[in-house]
Amino acid sequence: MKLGAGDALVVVDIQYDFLPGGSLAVAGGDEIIAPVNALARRFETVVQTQDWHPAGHISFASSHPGKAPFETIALAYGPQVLWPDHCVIGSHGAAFAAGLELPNCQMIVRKGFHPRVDSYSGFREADRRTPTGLAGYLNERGLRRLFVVGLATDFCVSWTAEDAAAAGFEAIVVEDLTRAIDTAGSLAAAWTRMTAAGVKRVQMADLG
Ligand code: VGL
Ligand code: ZN
Repeated sequence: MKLGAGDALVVVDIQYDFLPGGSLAVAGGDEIIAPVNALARRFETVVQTQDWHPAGHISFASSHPGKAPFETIALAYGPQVLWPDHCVIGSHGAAFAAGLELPNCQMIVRKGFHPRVDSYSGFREADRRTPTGLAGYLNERGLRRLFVVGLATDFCVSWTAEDAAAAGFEAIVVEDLTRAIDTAGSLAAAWTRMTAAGVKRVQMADLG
């Protein structure tokens, strides 16, 4: 695959809380930082997403008495997996990993800041209606093909890639530059959904 104008790299949620030692640690999350840095230097346009929740966010198990992390509850907008408190606005856990070097990053989309709505996707919140503005930004910039990397494969990466495809972008997940949470079969389910949505699955080596 040859990279060129019209391509953007979307780097999803490489934040301390998703790295080993973080409150919602993704196994091997730190392993992707160096190769993401290397890949990002090949893109003129890099966009980052940042999970960014107020304290007491609805996605936190601690906000639901009697509930534990990784249980699923029904909310008005659909099923919601409950998580340990993570990526609280302004906290160290919400910060990008210091080792992340993305000099070409031009845009950072924060998501999940509405207290009562989660947002895995960089494009729209979990109500599936509230847009973040990212599609408008990318369209206005003439970016058509999006390579998606980061954390976690089965939540924020997959939801971002699926929404990218739904918004008319060519969406490509670089699988070995992602790592998964994989709770209750979520990783296999995510790949099934991504494939159905027309998201392409490639490896770093496919990019030459
Ligand atoms: C994520 C669960 C909760 C992610 C964010 O970045 O994949 N997962 N919030
Ligand atoms: Zn979150």
